[in-house]
Amino acid sequence: MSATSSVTAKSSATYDVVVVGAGFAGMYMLHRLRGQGMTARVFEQGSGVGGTWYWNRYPGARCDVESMQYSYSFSEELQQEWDWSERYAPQPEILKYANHVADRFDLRKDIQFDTRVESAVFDEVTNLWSVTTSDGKTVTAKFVVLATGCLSNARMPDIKGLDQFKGKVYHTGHWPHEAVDFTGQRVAVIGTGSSGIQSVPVIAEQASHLTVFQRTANFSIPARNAPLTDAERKKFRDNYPEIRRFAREVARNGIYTEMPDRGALDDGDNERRAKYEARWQRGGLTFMSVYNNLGLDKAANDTAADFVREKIAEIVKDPRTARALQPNDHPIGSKRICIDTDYFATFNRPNVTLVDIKSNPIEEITENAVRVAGKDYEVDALVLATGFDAMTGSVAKIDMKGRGGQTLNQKWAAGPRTYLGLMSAGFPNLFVITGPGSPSVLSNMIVSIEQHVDWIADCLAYMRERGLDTMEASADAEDKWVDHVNEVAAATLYPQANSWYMGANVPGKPRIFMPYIGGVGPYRKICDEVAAKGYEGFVMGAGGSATQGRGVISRGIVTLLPSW
Ligand code: N01
Repeated sequence: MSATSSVTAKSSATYDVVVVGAGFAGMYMLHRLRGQGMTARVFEQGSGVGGTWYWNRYPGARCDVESMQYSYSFSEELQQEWDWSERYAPQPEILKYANHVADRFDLRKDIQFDTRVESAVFDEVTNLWSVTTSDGKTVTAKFVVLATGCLSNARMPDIKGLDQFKGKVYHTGHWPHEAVDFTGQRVAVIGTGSSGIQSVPVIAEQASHLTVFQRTANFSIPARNAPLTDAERKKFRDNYPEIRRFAREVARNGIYTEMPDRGALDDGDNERRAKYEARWQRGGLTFMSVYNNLGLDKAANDTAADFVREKIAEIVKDPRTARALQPNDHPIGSKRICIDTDYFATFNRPNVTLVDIKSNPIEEITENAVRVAGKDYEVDALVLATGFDAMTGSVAKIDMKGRGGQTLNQKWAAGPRTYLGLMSAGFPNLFVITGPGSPSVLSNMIVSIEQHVDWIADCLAYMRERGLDTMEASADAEDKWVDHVNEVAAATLYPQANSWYMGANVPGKPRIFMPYIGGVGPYRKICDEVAAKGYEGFVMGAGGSATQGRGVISRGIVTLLPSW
């Protein structure tokens, strides 16, 4: 990271940092690296920026975190100048915002689009990574940052006969760029997670008939989306310093909202019901923050789950359909809670049918139908809302080789292992943004992305100031962190669900609760303390000699688990 590196680096295709992915994480990482005078190359497999918002173009796609909070905070000008149109921004608007950021900060010149990173190999002699891309070229870099996203590896379901289907097949996570019009068509949606629940009401308005194939009924809360008024935008803008501080330091999930001060069973039935009703009317993710123990205590959780089940029964007119739509096999919130616009009411439409495939799984897909229990549901188009190989899927697609030629896939065969979700022992100078072992998908992603990017950028500056050229997690710190992540997860209701958080949606994937559930505020504090103690738990080196940060992280951090 010498002052001249930017000139020499480009001609020899050696960079200080290679960043993989130009979503929200990769873009901000590039901006910070540039600001520190480092040379960086970003490789992005899509043809544009935006990551998840570039790929997920399905009907009804919008963010489930409110727009004024699902936005970068690193630039005061940016957050003051951008006008969000709705409470929850639709996908095209978020993509427009990503493009605006890329233009405003002149990011594109260092991003190579339409290029996949195929492999990255660490050379223990030179301490450099060799990064090979899908165009057959190899570049070298001192550091590699994986900004590959947690939900970017769309998963095709293993359903017999899928390849025989003669109509169009769409995956919500890999939607075509041209408009898809289902007018007059018979459409099947398979999958009822967030993507299915958002797309079903919109597709139902177009299709001549929509059949929804549901394996697991899901909890969903009304979004209550609406246009934002100038006054609402101004209120946020005027209060951004406090809103952003709260989201970073206090909130468990990186969202500015009231913090609950009591448990669900501390209130009587009427009071509790009134509180749930108020949040249901308000809409959005904060339904789960009415009380501080909904994720911890099953009896408390049941009160919220019962409330939502009753709402479903009120909305859906056909009692059999209502019963099938009522989730009863996992605590509310233990799978990512969904936010919808008219999802349950859509099943009252005459052109919509629900098929429960829990007891009778799909037997096969034929040329023109989905067959369940011997009955053929004829369709013209299939929409697979079947989710992602989450958190590790995109990393696993890159052949990463660290010390001793060990691959990251070998190391993570029994589940991902990281220290702070940022680095994995044996893989020097390789950072992961919002990786497994960090709050990532349990939080407002942009808050977590900015925290990781800032931490990594500060760390690289620290190393440069001290002439250090290698850094990696110590095995001891990593073991303790993994134990801590598991211990905290085990204290909650989350592991009780067969969720993608647990890797349960991918046959054969190890069942490990992957994100860190201690909360973004406490997690940030831990990361800051680690940095303040000279990157405690990391081993740093210069010219072959290595020093260990002072000690490893203490088990005492478990006491930072907030009561939520
Ligand atoms: O995927 P999912 P998603 N046969 O894994 C079913 C984020 N996101 O794309 O539950 C039949 O949640 C599967 O059934 P089951 C958000 O974090 C955010 O919807 O495994 N069914 C499930 O119903 C979200 O959590 C936003 O039994 C099969 C569904 O497919 C995450 O992305 C919007 C099947 C998959 O649900 C993933 O959401 C969209 C099979 N073989 C997504 N395989 C917002 O910001 C799977 N299923 C609003």
